[in-house]
Amino acid sequence: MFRCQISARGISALGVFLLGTACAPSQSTGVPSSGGAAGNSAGQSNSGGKPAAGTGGSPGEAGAGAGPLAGSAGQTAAGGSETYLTPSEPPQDEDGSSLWLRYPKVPLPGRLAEYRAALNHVVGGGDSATLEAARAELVKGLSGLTGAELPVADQPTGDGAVVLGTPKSSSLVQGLPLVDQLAKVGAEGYVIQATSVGGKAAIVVAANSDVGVLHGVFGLLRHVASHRTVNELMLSSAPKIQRRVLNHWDNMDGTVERGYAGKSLWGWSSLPGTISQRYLDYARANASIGVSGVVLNNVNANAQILTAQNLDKVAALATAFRPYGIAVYLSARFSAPIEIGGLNTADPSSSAVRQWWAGKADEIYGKIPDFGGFLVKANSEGQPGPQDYGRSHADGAKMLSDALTPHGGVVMWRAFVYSTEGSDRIRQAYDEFKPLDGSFGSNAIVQVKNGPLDFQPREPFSALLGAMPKTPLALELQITKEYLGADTHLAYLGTLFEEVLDADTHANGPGSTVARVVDGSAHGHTISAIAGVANVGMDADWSGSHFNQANWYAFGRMAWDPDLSAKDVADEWVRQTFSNDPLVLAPVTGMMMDSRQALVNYMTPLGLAHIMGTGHHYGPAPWVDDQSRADWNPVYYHRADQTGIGFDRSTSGSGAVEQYSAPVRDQLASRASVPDDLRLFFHHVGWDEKLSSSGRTLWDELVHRYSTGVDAVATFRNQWLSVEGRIDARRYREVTDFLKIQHYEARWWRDACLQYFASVSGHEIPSGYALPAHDLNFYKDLSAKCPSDATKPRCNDVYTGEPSPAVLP
Ligand code: GCV
Repeated sequence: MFRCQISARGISALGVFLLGTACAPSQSTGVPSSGGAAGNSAGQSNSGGKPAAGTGGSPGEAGAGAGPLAGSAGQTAAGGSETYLTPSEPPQDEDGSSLWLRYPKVPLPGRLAEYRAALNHVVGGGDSATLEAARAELVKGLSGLTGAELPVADQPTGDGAVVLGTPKSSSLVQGLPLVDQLAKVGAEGYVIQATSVGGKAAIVVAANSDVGVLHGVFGLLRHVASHRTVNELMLSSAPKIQRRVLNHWDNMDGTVERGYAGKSLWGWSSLPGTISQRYLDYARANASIGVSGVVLNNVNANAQILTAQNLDKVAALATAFRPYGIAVYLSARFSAPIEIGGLNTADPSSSAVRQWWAGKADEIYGKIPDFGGFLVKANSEGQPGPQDYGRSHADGAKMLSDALTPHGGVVMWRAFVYSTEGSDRIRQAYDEFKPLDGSFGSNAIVQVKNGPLDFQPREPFSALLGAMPKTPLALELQITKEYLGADTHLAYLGTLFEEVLDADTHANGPGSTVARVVDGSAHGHTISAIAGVANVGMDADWSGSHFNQANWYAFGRMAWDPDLSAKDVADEWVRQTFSNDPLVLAPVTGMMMDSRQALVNYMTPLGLAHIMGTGHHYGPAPWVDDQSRADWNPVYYHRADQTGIGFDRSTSGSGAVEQYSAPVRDQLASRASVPDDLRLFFHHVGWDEKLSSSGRTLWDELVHRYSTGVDAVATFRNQWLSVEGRIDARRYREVTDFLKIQHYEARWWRDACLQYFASVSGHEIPSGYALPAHDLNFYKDLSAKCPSDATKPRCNDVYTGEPSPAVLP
């Protein structure tokens, strides 16, 4: 069961729903208290469930020091009696390029003294490239945090050593009684423990592999950067999903499909000769959050990536990433045997084609022994695929699986397919893939987008998740915000990720959450994967905005542990990226936690979807009805007419609800039980029908939600004002500017959509709500002008005056 909260401007409506949609798990409430600083970093305990920040701390410290102090003198420090003082002048400007790996000196004298006593030199670990990277990161991180350069030694030279290693690489680690703990953390996990080494107080970071040690180093740095105590420290963690993969939609010409953060990171023309620091920083960032693989190129793939010359470039990147535990994968174009192989077919039943792929796999593994595998978009949006030859998706995947299996690679075959036939686009992936369950090949994973449509601000979980018990399924999330305001809008996706991971598919009885389907445990699979469409590029801040970094961070952390709560992840990101000061932490995590629901409200409330402008996917255009395919038109999705609005997918409509397991199906199929957040996704509802949740008519509720969404952005702007002077001026100003743009554009979305729906329904804006600023034609005319640049979308015509409240005071 989930407790669902929809709140804006202090108004909240509580309801209890069966599904995870729009719902945070009930144990996760409120803004994290700084008192949790005594405890473990989020998710490190492996205790299952969602450990809240602030629990599980060392004796006598848990919860201490959480309360705010009056006045501007600052607030109590993490777990102690110390206060964060108001800086006399703002900290030095930052451009965001250090991400969450900033390591500023701890400003609390007591905590600093504790760290200097407990963490003052680094001991050994071994000499692999990975252990060297681990040591370098630890020295950099702890030197920054303690303000004193840490020496590296072979043996503890006194109290305060940080001892690194595996039982194999370090005799010191081998000599410690860690066998039981290490047995629980697998190949990539780690154990961090305050202990005694040779009679001297030390903190050991131990693992079964060098990469595990590196993950442990980042776990320790996260802990210290969050100003948590290291007294009696005991942390352990292991990933629950094996392949945690970023999908880059990067083209070989340096552009990035749906990229809003500048050009591609990959300098194809300067590779393999030049390995820039940027590549290494990218690898460090990924290792710090547990990402273990990277698909370098767009799923709308160019076969040229598979030529010998380009594979040498790919190999150079693989070599750079390898020490950080990151494997490279490639998107494979299905027709590559024709385009670069000289064959006249790509038919998977042709022995020549099968041999070509087997030979290509041999060639790749000759250059990149730990190559991860292929990602394939086939027979989708114009891409070639096995259906071009009358074969199935499974036939195509099996051919590639056969080529990769001898080398241990996997094929990740995407289920994002839809055709012009069929009455309801969202049914199609299920109808196509479910009958093929179990026939994709031994090393094949079917990769399914989180929702059945296409990364909308809110969708139900895809019915395919859980519906293919004989096939490992990967969850595909989109980190880049194609439909959620691109670079500018603050929309923290941790809550979206949590919503889908927690959704109970009931596929194998209650508790078959999407997380359990994806980690393989629901159906006993031994391979598992999760993918996130990357949001990074050459912009100084990597992600197009400071807050977009949080979505990269959240993907990695929740891919490592899908049971982490979005709130705890936001908490740890803010601590590392902006400040541990509770006067920063509370408002900023609060903004983040409310941000996605606010965006849903001002873009697509009540289950609306796909009503954005064609092509750029940025601004509103619910009126569009002239696209060549019916299912490219917003009118196809909202189905507004004089009687009502929404897509009837109940049993009397398209029947899409029948693709879900019985309890989910029944809940969604009934107008009485469908969550309001998905109401119009599954039902056509009369404009004047009353919603039992609010007592408002549907039309009034629509106006209300659009309006509270806009006003929530005004609230974010006010909350942000409160951190001025507590973080550096540059990032403060850049976020301020983007929040202002977001506010204008939220108003644009609201006014345009309400004008259009009013014109269809014949209803007027009820009293108590602001009238739209312009007539409908004004908004329709903007379609030709906005955004002026699809990679940095802006709509200058709506930036006039200050947006006034949408809910009238
Ligand atoms: C890579 C949506 C996006 C496309 C993307 C596609 C996909 O349609 O708009 O840019 O193509 O999804 O996921 O394949």
